[in-house]
Amino acid sequence: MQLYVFPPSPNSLCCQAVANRCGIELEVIPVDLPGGGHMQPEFVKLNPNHKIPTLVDDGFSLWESSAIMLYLAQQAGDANLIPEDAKLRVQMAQWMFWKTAHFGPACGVYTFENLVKPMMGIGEPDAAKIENAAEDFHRFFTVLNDQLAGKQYVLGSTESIADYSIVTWLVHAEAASFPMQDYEEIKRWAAEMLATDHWKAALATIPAG
Ligand SMILES: N[C@@H](CCC(=O)N[C@@H](CS)C(=O)NCC(=O)O)C(=O)O
Repeated sequence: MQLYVFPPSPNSLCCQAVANRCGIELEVIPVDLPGGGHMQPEFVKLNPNHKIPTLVDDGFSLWESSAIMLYLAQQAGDANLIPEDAKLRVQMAQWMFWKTAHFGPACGVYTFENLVKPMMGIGEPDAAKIENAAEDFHRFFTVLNDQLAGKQYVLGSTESIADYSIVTWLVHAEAASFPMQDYEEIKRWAAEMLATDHWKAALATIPAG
């Protein structure tokens, strides 16, 4: 299986970490987003949205990181990250949809303004955009922090792809100046998740600098 990625991208890293956790070996192919690699016709054939991550398994191409994580976990058979219990399984989906609709976009504003812009030399962080995003940021961080109180994982004692899907946005929390001071439960959970070998191996694929 080939996974097309932009190495520092949270949406790529969660797929790589899930593959590592499930014991699936991926051929990781970096796409040069700043250089327009994602706009090349061969890539657009795989993903008409021209976005990474994109997975290809023997001619079958799949996009959207949540769908890719689901596919990888399904391939892993019993050693997967999908709860058997039907209610837990839909709660896993609930948190992944919530991540895509709410949590990820709130984190994305801070990541783009405070990290991507200076890194790529494309202007100063826009204070007004960050101020606008702050209300959503704190609203959704409070939801997650409350959910994690006294729990090892988002679903309690059951690790699932929901953890990978959400925690990936915290990889750059410090570099992107996330206002995290009030979210102790999130910090504890993220520190534990990101210290696992599955995450360390995914993070090691980010080139220095
Ligand atoms: N909802 C998508 C988001 C994917 C996404 O936004 N990828 C960005 C990089 S993190 C991208 O490829 N941007 C290039 C573009 O939009 O043209 C997912 O979860 O996979």
